[in-house]
Amino acid sequence: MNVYEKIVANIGRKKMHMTLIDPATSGVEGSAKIAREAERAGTDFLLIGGSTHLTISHMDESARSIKKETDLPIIIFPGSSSMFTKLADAIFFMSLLNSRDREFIMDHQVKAARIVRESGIESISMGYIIFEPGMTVGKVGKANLIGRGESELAVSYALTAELLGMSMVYLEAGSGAPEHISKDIIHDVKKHVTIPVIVGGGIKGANEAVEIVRAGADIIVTGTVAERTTDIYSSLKSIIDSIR
Ligand code: 1GP
Repeated sequence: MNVYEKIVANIGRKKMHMTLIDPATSGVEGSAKIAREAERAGTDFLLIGGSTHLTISHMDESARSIKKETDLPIIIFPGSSSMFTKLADAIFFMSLLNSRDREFIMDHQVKAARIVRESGIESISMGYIIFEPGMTVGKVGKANLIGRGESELAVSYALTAELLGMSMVYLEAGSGAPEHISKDIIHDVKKHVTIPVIVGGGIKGANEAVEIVRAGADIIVTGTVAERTTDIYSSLKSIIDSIR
């Protein structure tokens, strides 16, 4: 089973958790430690990437050290065309649909397409949509942020992802956001699309995680929680246990 088939096999049966590891923030050793503790806590997939630029050699080094610690599938979550490593199991080949800058909608993708295909790595197409407050990724990605009350617009973007043939849609509030995306938006998006819905940004604990999966998210992503806690295992375990 490839990574996407594993994700799809769980839809409607089990809510999934992805741990985002940003090697630019956590370093090589720190990334490996988060991976090890996240696996112990029961996370389903590891995402590596973020909005800060990372070279291929940095990505390779981080992926290598993570692979020593865990057998979990690693998915690249790229912030630019150079954020790539052949050591990952898959890449989210994503387009920032509500960017004002075509670089994030299509140009990075055009630059990376041949490399991705020639590497033989699994590519999972994804529509990426950024909501208020957007944080760093909203600024770097020049997003026309969708407001907390703009449910109809959110549904239109998510449907656009599906109708363009994308395999997944990611609703992002931005890493470290004080508040996650509103329940109403998640509920409305889930009602209208058939592709898996990922929600991330600002999920700090079990209560928020439960609220988000009850609203309809198939997968939640957390990143900052593991970077800021002194007990990665317990912090992630309480979130992951709450959504099962
Ligand atoms: C960022 O959605 C992810 O792309 C994770 O956000 O760091 O706030 O958990 P947090």
